[in-house]
Amino acid sequence: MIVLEKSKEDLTPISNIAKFKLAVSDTPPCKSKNMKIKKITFVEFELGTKHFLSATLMPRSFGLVLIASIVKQQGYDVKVYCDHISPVDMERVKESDLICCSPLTASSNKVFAFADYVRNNWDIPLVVGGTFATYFTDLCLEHFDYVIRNEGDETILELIRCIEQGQGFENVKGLSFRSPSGGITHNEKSPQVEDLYYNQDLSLIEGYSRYSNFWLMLLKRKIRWIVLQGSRGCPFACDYCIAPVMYGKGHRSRTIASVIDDINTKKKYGDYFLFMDNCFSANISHTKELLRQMISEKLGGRYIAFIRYESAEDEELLELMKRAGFIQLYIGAESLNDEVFVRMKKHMTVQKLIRSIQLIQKHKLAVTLSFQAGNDEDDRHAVRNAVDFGIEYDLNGVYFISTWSFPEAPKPVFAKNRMILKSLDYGSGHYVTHFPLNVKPSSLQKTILEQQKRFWSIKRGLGFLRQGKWERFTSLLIQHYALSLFEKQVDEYVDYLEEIEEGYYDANETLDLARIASRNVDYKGEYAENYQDKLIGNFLQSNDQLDQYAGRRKTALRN
Ligand code: B12
Ligand code: SF4
Repeated sequence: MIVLEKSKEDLTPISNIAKFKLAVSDTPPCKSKNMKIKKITFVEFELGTKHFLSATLMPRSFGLVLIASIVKQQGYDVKVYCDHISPVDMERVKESDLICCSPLTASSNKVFAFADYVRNNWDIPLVVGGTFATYFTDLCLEHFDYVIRNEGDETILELIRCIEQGQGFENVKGLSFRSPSGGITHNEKSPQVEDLYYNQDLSLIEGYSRYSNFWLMLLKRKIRWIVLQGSRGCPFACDYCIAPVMYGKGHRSRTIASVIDDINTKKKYGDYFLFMDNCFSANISHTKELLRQMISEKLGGRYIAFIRYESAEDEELLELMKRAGFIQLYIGAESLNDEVFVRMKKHMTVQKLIRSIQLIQKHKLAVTLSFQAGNDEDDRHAVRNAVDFGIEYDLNGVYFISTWSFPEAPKPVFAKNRMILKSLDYGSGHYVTHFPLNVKPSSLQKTILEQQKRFWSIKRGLGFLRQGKWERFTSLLIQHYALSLFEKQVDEYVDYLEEIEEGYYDANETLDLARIASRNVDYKGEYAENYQDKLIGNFLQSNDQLDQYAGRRKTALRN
């Protein structure tokens, strides 16, 4: 058994988050149960705050459904609940032998509330995995029995085997758990998964195919995105990126046959596909082979992928993409400032980016850029300039993710006293969660909203309509609608930012670094008031039932 000693640097942030009272304190130690597992239920919750994809029907965690599919292949009775698709059926939860979750930061509060509820009422082992759980392992162990860090494809099966056979967990690589003595054990990291054969089985998701795309749009005002995986990991190592941390060094492609099979299986649900590969064209010759196969098999469908700017220099690749049905490429531009690229080790310049955009558009593919808002090198006009740039270069989309860092990161982008953590609910990237150097947090938040409204304005949409650009018009309408969904929450958040930034900026909105360094990091959590003791799902609908269960909860068995 290897018990990883967390470095002091790591320990401080984790203990600090725990101190934020997000957690219930007296977590029971994890036991080896020696039980036969039959029913496994996977549960996912929508983010605590609205986001750009609130109107999209798509499991929020690709990995959760993938892990469920792997487990299903072993013959277990598996069901997945994504609460934005179908409410969690607590009857099914209650009857389960194992519960698995995969929170994003902004859904973690809800997931914790759910896990607490399960733990306090039923004796069911609880497992959590994914990016958030990998970064916030100790915090997750306050609510869950087991955390599977990094890739979970193989570790989950080992864990299930150990539970079933009543073995100890010391040899399960990638697992963290509470030992019988109450201490936390972090086993050695799991090796990279070599066999990326498994496809996601979307039929496991309760309610997923209830509506055709037409009815989905008409009745629910939602669109369906189907996510595909052609590869995992990335050969680059940009300073800020989570991919090397999560999936290790290098890039692994899936076999072409398995990707084609994945598309063929998912085609029955729709034709709008997103390749979520960190870097779709990292292995260009393999990607070209895949595209040729997609063309020769006449798969049809519309595809989007994330690429790095330099892939666009290979025009044969772009031509094949167009023929295979690709409609749009996403590039993480992050900034329009070469200084930022140097700091991030992006190996890019603005000029090279522009050339890539033009090459992509030459092949009649749309380009969407995402930016980090609030970089220290950026001035207060950076967000507006990015939208100007998007309009000038006729980009299909311009998105902003506010620069942020996990307090747990070994090298956080900002010192903790420059981080803003109102609640983990706001950790989706849409909310300003730091004190930028050259603009007040509230001004940056307002600018992001205003500029996004400008980019996705109906006025621009009508312009596309006049030019007969239907695709552009509809995509703009959808984004305009999505933006309207979280507008109110952003406004409320601005009030909060104005309160906490008081006294830290001069008249030019320059941050007083000396003052901020002495800022007392305080947390006004929302966990208790919003979620604690409140049941999520469709099992209990009325307050009476809630009261009844709250009463039962007090006397519930705890191990
Ligand atoms: C592709 C992607 C998307 C796609 C598709 C996402 C999807 N739903 O499928 C799109 C573009 C739609 C998207 C949107 C958003 N995303 Co995104 N996305 C990614 C990206 C690039 C890859 C994620 C991925 O699928 N990897 C491959 C799969 C196989 O890995 P995985 O999901 O991590 O699963 C593995 C392990 O984690 C583990 N595992 C996962 N779950 C579970 C569960 C159990 C029980 C177990 C045992 C194991 C396990 O095993 C899996 C297999 O090995 C990551 C960055 C990155 N490089 O990881 C960001 C990332 C996940 N996204 C992020 C965010 C914030 C968002 C948005 C909220 C952004 C926004 N403001 O709009 C939105 C909306 C959220 C949503 N997901 O719907 C953050 C999440 C941070 C966090 N902890 O909250 C990330 C990490 C980017 C970042 N650095 O900030 N995203
Ligand atoms: S190229 Fe993209 S996926 Fe790869 S490390 Fe850089 S940011 Fe991450």
